[in-house]
Amino acid sequence: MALKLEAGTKLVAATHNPGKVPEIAALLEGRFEIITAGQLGLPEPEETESTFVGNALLKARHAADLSGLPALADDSGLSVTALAGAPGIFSARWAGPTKDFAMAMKKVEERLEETASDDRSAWFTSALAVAWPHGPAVVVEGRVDGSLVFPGRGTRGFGYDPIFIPEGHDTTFGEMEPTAKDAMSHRARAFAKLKAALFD
Ligand code: ITT
Repeated sequence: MALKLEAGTKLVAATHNPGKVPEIAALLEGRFEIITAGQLGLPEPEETESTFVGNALLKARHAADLSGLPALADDSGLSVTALAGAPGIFSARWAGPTKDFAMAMKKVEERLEETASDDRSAWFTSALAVAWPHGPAVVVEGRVDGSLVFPGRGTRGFGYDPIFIPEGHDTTFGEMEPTAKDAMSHRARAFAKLKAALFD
């Protein structure tokens, strides 16, 4: 039997990042009954894998096994060409325990200055995994390319959005309407693949 997620299914959004929840909800278009890992009081697993795909699977499996419900997890991050792909899977960790993204963006700027490179190209990756309790899992990946701007601009979105301008645009993700970001983001591109694989 092919794996499918039927409309109306109760689905755990296996994230503790409040910035991701509205994006995940918008991309799912009200198709499922979403409960967040936070609402269920699920503990946050340690992200021990070395790839976005590995960590997305780890988070989805952890939430599915503990809740007894299918779970969807996102593992994502910003990769900077001149920094050999950093911060990458360490994007959340660069913000430290207080999740200070002003500091994380400053760190990206300083590291770039240290390289003396004028290459400001970067990309966001999102790996999305759906896992069934003690069962199978599916994982997909989406990417959006762009360039970095300092200082950051805009107060929308979350994380590194103020410093990222997607290719073909003049505004940062932090300045864009949420619907504009959701039409082109790494997360939206991963979602398109997930829909094709799992939705009716
Ligand atoms: P969960 O694991 O609980 O989902 P997290 O914030 O720890 O939350 P990640 O490990 O996937 O999630 O870290 C991804 C980080 O990459 C995230 O904290 C953001 O700083 C950054 N990031 C990912 N997607 C982004 C986006 O669309 N816009 C801006 N920054 C983003």
